[in-house]
Amino acid sequence: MIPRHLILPDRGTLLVSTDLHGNAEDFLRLRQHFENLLQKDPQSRWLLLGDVVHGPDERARQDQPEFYDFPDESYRIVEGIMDLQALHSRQVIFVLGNHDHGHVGGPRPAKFYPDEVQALEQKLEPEQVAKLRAFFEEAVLAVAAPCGLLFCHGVPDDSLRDLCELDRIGLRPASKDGDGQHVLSCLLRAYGQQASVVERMFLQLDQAHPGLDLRMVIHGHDRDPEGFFVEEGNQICPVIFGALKEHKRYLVLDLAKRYERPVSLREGKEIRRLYA
Ligand SMILES: [Mn+2]
Repeated sequence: MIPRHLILPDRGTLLVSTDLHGNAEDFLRLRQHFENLLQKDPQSRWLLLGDVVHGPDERARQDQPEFYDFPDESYRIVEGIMDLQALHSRQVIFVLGNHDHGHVGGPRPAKFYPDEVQALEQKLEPEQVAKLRAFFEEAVLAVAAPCGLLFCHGVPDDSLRDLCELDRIGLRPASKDGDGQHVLSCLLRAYGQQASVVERMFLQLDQAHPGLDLRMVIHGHDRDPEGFFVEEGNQICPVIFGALKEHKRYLVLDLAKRYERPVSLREGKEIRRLYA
């Protein structure tokens, strides 16, 4: 059984980044910020919230250069994360996104290409495809921290009762795991939930994991030109892919603190610009 969830400790620095969709310039910039954090605290962690693969096609690059004019370097990013994990094993954590899931049994997303999985895999050598799939097979689905935050690619609903249930979910739809596939679908594909649904889910998780006391979901999956948005008072999306370059945001959190409300995350402190 591959562990699909992780509970972080109540100390240390955590960098959180969202969708990259093949943008190696953004990845390398984040890596630079992570390396700077490591200089100050060698135990710093970097949490990537999925959708690292599937970059723009030529048409998107031409039509909307302000968002999409970059080469698709999906495989280079996956390799870069694997290299970092080899160096800092448990400190670099990858959470699966729906685009990544397409390579390991999930529904194949259409975005720039009608079948993004096929479009990427046909550009790779067989050994690269095998490495890419092996990397995604090992991914976690959700991460929680006693600082009050739950981290996922999408936003789960109240069918999620216990993070340990995630360890029993198969990545392939044929798996017989009750409402596991519904939980998985929300985790990877839901853009948001009603505030009360998230509150109910948090109450359930607090019962299953005493001491977590969750207050907000930090997620990716969505885009926003301004690089950041809050929904329903308890769901927050810092945006890299799909934000204007000067507005691309990521988070730097202190796991010893408590983040109870959106205002707990301050611009320039916890919320940082990728290209400041
Ligand atoms: Mn997504």
